[in-house]
Parts: sequence; structure tokens; C-alpha cells
Amino acid sequence: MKRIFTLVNIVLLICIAFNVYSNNILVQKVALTDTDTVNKSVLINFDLSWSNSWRDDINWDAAWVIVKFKKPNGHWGHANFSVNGNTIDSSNAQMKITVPADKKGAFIYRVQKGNGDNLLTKVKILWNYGSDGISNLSDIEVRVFATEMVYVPGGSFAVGDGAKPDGYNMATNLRNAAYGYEYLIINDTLSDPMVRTPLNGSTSPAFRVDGIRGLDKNSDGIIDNADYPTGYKPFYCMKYETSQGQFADFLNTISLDSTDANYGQTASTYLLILGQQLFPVNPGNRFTISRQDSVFLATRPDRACNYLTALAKNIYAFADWAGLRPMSELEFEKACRGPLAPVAFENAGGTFVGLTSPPTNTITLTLSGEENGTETITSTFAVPPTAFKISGGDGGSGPLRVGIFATPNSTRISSASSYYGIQDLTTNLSEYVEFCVPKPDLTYSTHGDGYINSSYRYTNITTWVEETTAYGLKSNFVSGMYGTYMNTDGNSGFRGVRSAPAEN
Ligand SMILES: [Ca+2]
Ligand SMILES: [Ca+2]
Ligand SMILES: [Ca+2]
Repeated sequence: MKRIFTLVNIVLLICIAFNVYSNNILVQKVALTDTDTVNKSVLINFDLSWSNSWRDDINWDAAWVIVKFKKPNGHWGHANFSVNGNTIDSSNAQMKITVPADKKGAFIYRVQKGNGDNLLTKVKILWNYGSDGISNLSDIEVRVFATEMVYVPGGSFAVGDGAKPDGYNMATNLRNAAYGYEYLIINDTLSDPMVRTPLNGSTSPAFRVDGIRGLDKNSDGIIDNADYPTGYKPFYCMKYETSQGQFADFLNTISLDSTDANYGQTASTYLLILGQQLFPVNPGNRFTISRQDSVFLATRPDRACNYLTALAKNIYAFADWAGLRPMSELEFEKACRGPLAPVAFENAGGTFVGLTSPPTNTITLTLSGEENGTETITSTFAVPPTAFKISGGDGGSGPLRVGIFATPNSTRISSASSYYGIQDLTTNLSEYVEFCVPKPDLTYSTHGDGYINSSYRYTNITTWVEETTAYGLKSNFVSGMYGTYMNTDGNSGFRGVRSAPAEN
């Protein structure tokens, strides 16, 4: 038996502060100042705050900030930031602003170890508006969006958890091609051959992964996708699932590229048409976004957004709009367990889930308080994504407030928080990630540019989209997932990632 468990670099106890991870990032006091009409630049000013930020020996959290602007003709655009000239007037912690080379947004994060609430005043981001086709700023509307992300550092990790697919939320998994269901290590050399084994169906051709050099699709020792997101390379992952408030923000500021065939229509027309197309046909399951005239409104903005699917393609559209990208299944496993050794049938909290058949919907969760973002849940364990009944709050069956299982007293196990402090990876909604077989074309360096497409794909990044089997749903296990992406139910969600900028 080939046990290579010791090749995992670090096995540490978790020392991230698992305090309250409420989705309370806040942007206030947005203003434009210091307009330079010659060079066509302006400072976008805003205050930014979020709770329970940290930086420790392992990693840190960050805000990912993007700006959408509305031209006098009503069309929304995506602001490209300047890499230099960005500052923060005042902060209770030493912070850094990093704008990646594609200029699509800014990461703001601690540069020194510490934890607590971040209170940043007069964050100033330099926007070269001339480069975005704006000649003057009169009648420009600007909206600043921020989402919490978590840095997942580079390094070795394990893929697969040694468990045989059991049919319950694990219809397929990755395993060592030569050794039963044994897991593999992804490091800076070419891995052993691995395969995807479905519960019913044929095992995939073997492939190999080199953490740095990329993906060998056919296991012949020659790398075929050198830019594959292997999980070994560092990336930022959204701390929470996309919320209904975030998805409504997206629907309200859809940006079409000026070269798009439908750009000639009035902006309000394509906003309505595209927004409606990206919307569930028969929403239920605690989905609260509705269209009121030309505005999409979420009455429960902190609740995770369901009906996000590879089938409806709204996950690509959202990732493109946000300047992010989908996550590979290798990155998902890395984000969950970090460098720790796998546990069979474990969840993101690192423990055996203990469920090999679907819990019946007789499980009832009790919510306390109005569901306005402050509600809490009575549960001694983080409940996996499944159909359960909710008593209290709005009742029904469906997604909860993002991060609800993390409380001041919760542990990594009780809240199923990941090794890196990412929330709800194996709880709340199931989430779409891209398989590394059979469609291994995702690339580490390709991110959304802020503009979506009016075509049926909704994104111009064709390597994200596959019509048949490229995406699977991660449910309650770190390893393994549903074997198909053809799922449009009310229990599927999404979170985006972004590869770490060169400067960090
Ligand atoms: Ca090859
Ligand atoms: Ca989830
Ligand atoms: Ca795009």
C-alpha cells in the first residue's frame, strides 16, 4: 500500500480565530474627489468596514472591491483601477491595497498579524476613467461593491478522502488510479495517475497533476494545460456563498461590452431581458429576489442565493461580472482541508459527516429572530445541504443566512468552517465547481472582466462553459460530488475565486 500521507507539508492544529463571521461588510460614504480632467482620473472615496478580520501564521482575509459606473446613456460599465496611487486615510490596523495586473478590482487586507473588526475611512482608489471610455464625469453614477474573501496559500494538499462513492451526495470522486480509493498528494512534482470513479458508470481515463506545472490530461507525463488551477497555486476564495443581496446587485448593474450585438438596445431593455433570463423560472425555496419595475430586490439579502447553476449559466455571468472565476474541484478540496490529511467522508470542518443516506426532511432547524441578517440558529452541528424544514423566521425549506453556523462559541467542527476560515463550503447550499475531467480547460490566469454577454453563454470566457458534464455539485463532503451539473433545484449555489496577484 502506497501511503504518501507524510508528504503533506504541515499538519497543524487550527489557530484561526473562529469568531462571528457575519456577512456584514459595509461600504459607505462613496464620493468622487480630486478629478484630473487632463489625465482623466479621479479618486473613488469610500469607508469600508467588516468584522472579525484576521491575519495569522496561516493566512488572512481580505475585501475584494469592484466598482460599476453608469454612463449618462444608462449603460453600466466596470471600472479599471490604477495599480498605483491607492490609499487609506485612517484605519485601526495596518492595511494594504493590491490591484491585480488586470485592474478589475482591489484586494484590501491586513499586512500585520492581528484580528478584529476593520474600520477603514476614506479608502481612495484611483480610477483612470478615460481608459474606460468616459470623457467627463458629469452624470456618472458610481457603485462600490465589496465581498469578503479568504487567502488560500500555495502549497501541498491531498485530493480524495479514500472513501468509496456511496451514492448519497457522493456519486463520483477522485482516487489514485492504482490503489483502490486511496487519496493522492498534489505537490510541486507530477502526481501519481488519478481517475474519477462514478458510482454508476465508467471510470475516467487517468490524468496527473503537477501543482506548479499544471495538468497532464492523459497521464503521458506531458503537461497539457500549464495554466490549470491546481490548488497548489495560491488563490482567494469568497468567504461565503454568493448571497441573494449580491446576486440582486449583479442583476441591477449588468454590464454589456460595447461590442456586444445587443449593446445598441437601450440599457434598461437589456437589463430587464438579461436579468430575467438569469433568474429562476419558478423560484421557491426561500429565494427572495423579485423584480419590481426595472429593479431587482432581495428582501433577505444576507441569505445564500439558490438557483445558481451551471445549467442556467448564471454562475458564469456572476463570476464574470465580479471579476472572479469558477473554482476547480482541486481548489475546493484545498480550500476545505488545507494541508491536513483526509478523513473519509469528512466535511469542511474536518470530521466524519456520519450520514450515508439522505436525512429526511423531518429534520427541523429552529431560527431565532427576524431574518434580517442577525438571526441565529439552534443547532449543535453544521447541517449539510439538504432538504430540511425551518421553524421560526420565514420558515419553509431552503438556504440560510451565509455564515450562520459560525458564532462566538463555535468551533471549526461545530460550524464546519474550513481549515482556512472559509464558511459553508459543505453546509448551506451545494456549490458548483469544475471537474478536472473531462473538461480540464479552466485556467488560473483568466478572470471575469466585469462585462457579460447577451448570448446564451452569458460570458465571453468560453473555457468556463461546457454543455454536458464539466461541473459538479459539492455538497456535504470535501471529496466527491454529484456526477452531473444538470441541476436546477433550489438548493444549489456558487462562490467565486480569484488567483492571487503576484504582489501579496
Ligand atoms: Ca499529457
Ligand atoms: Ca455550501
Ligand atoms: Ca466578460
